Amino acid sequence: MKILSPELYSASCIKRIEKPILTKEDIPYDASLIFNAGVAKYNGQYIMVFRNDYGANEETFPNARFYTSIGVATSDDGIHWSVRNKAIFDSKELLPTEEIKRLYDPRITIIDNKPYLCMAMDTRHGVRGCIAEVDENFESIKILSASAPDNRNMVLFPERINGKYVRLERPFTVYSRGGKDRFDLWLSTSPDLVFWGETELVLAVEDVPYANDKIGPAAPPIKTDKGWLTTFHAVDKDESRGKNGWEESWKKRYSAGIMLLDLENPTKVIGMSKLPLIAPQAHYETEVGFRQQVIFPSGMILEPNGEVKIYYGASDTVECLATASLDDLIALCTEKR
Ligand code: BMA
Repeated sequence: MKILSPELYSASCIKRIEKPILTKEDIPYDASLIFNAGVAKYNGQYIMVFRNDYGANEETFPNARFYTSIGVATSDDGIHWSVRNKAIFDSKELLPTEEIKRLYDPRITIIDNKPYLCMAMDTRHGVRGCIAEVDENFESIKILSASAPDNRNMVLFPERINGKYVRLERPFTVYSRGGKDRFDLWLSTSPDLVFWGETELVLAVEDVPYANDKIGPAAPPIKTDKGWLTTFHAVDKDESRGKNGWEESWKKRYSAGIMLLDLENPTKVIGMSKLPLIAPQAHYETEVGFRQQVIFPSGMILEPNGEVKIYYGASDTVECLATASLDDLIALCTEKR
């Protein structure tokens, strides 16, 4: 395993909103860890679907049972949120015999003015990724398709490319990569959001200088005239890391990366920043929470003035926002270093 720099820093163009934008205190029902939210602009407002792991706290962990709900919040400015009184999904309501155990890490993509969610789905027979449609009020979810197990992390592009729906995904290739965590980012296409194929590798973990473990899709890509701009999460593991959050030991660090993909053939990486876009640095990203040192982006919005809002879960505990200009983000992907 290659040795990685102990310190990682966020790109200088990244401006953090100085405190988390959504925490358990904002939730009008049982809530504990609020993170990894999908965010989009839809019908004149910002809409967020967020993950809430609840039922345990630092004192009761690991003996108390975790439940996961998916909540909905709306906003006029993308910064201040009003949370709906009821979650759209709650694993506590599932029967123990049901095949699905929970849904989590929702990402929103609007295609032809219709909202879709990509979610991780734990089942009694493996972790899967599912694609669901949501009604226009974000009140109900209908699952359209689910992957074979060990492929739970996916995002949809906001439009068809060459007539097909496209998703980025990260299968857990447990056997073929030597039994180690070496998990890469792939792309598949579909005529109908149900049947997926034409699967190709996009980016391998060894292509990312600040990852030695796995990479995976983050927020759904945004279209620019230079290419599809897309974030990804990048994980480095260090066996010397010890207690770092609620668990006995947490050895991973999650950072965010950024790259540009070809508009016509998005399996082709046009450019990628050799340094992280967002690395854990703020105290709520490094010193407190369930799993510290975790940045997990899952929403990105391009504003008409060229500002890009990047929403990310921090420490699997709170939801945060950082901004940067589109030009700076593209420069990060294209400049020679
Ligand atoms: C990943 C996912 C994410 C989580 C991250 C860090 O494998 O489970 O939901 O944010 O681990 O714990």
